[in-house]
Amino acid sequence: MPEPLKIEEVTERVILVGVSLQENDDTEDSLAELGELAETAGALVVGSAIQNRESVHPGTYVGKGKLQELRQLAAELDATGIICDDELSPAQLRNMEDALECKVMDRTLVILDIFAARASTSEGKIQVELAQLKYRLGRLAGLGTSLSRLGGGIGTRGPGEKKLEMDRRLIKNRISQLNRELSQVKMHREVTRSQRERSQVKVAAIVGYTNAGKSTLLNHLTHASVLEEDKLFATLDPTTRNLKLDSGQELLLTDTVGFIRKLPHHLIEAFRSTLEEAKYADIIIHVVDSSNPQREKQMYIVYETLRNLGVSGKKTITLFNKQDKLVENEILKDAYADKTLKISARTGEGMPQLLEALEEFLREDKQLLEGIFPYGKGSQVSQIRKYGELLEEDYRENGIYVKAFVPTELYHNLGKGMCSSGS
Ligand SMILES: Nc1nc2c(ncn2[C@@H]2O[C@H](COP(=O)(O)OP(=O)(O)OP(=O)(O)O)[C@@H](O)[C@H]2O)c(=O)[nH]1
Ligand SMILES: [Mg+2]
Repeated sequence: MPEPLKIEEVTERVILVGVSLQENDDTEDSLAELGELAETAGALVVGSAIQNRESVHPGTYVGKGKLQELRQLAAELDATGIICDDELSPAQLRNMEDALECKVMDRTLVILDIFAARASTSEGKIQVELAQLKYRLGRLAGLGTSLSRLGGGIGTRGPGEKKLEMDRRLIKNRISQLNRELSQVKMHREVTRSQRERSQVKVAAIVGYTNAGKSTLLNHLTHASVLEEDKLFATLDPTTRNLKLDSGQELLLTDTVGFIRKLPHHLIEAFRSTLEEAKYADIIIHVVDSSNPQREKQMYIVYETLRNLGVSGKKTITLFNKQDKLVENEILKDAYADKTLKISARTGEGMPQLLEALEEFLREDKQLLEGIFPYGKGSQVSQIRKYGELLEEDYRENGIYVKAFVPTELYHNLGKGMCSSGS
């Protein structure tokens, strides 16, 4: 009997290529991160090259000489493709493919690939497909035979190769269809959001660089069982969980997609509604991987991305996570934050302090209410219990005496229902 035919998945062997515009810039670190991205996407990194240039070559990304070198290197290392650390223009892509005769990819494509593999909700899937199609649409122009080689990035996930055979018109139709679907989902999200606003429960968005430990933190605090992994972009879809603090105050915590340097603009566009979770939050919880030598740069990128999304002026608490991994007692600062804490989402270090800080944040927006509610207004007392922090409660002759911190809006509404100011 002949051996059954084995279908092996071919592992892409890639060379990473970056251009350094200045001495001491972060090209090397960025390239190391690109390596992690490539590996997350399933490729094997076999080599890397950095070219020092005053500016990126408009036609071929790197200069002519470097292109020759790359061609040789690819042959020596038996590479199947190269990945450039910046988003390539359609012309750069085409010219490089012609010169190198191997698959040419860029950072954006790899990130899109990872997102495509990771998206799990229908919203996430629509958003990724939209970003992928827009990226490809921009690259269809003028691409003749090399079009087929452009396909699918690493592996063939998401819309993949098949969709590349579609012409522009079909892609455009698909884009408008996806946009329509997305606006439906968005509407739903807005309804949820306004319900939340009406319910007066405060929302905290957990933000941070990818792999900082955002999901681990959410899981630790709320037993949310969100996927946490030592991989870039482990979680894309926002998860919201209720956190009940010791005082009885409640807070909604939302874990969302991580940030990274050079986050593709198509992704930001497509994921805007997901990313905007932070915009509608009352508190920003910024998780930093303190064990990462790049943490300063990562923090900077997080704030820059938030600013681009129009998120500013929020109460911010920065958590220097992964303390258990630090060998030395390092100086950790964040001038931007209202408060900083050292924590470990893994061991639980710093959690009591975090919970206390959140209690304080919530209390700041509240007013002290003291008075007696007639017995017929028991529902108002339960509202206090739900949205406020009940300090004292006493069943008296003329009604229920209550002393509590309550949200300002509730304070004004409830004030009308009281029959006396108590005490
Ligand atoms: N040693 C240590 N590891 C941690 C800690 N917090 C998180 N990790 C690990 O760091 C990795 C990333 O954690 P995640 O919670 O998935 O990170 P994330 O910020 O949600 O990442 P993305 O969803 O990819 O953006 C996982 O392997 C975690 O187990 C910590 O306090 N100490
Ligand atoms: Mg996560």
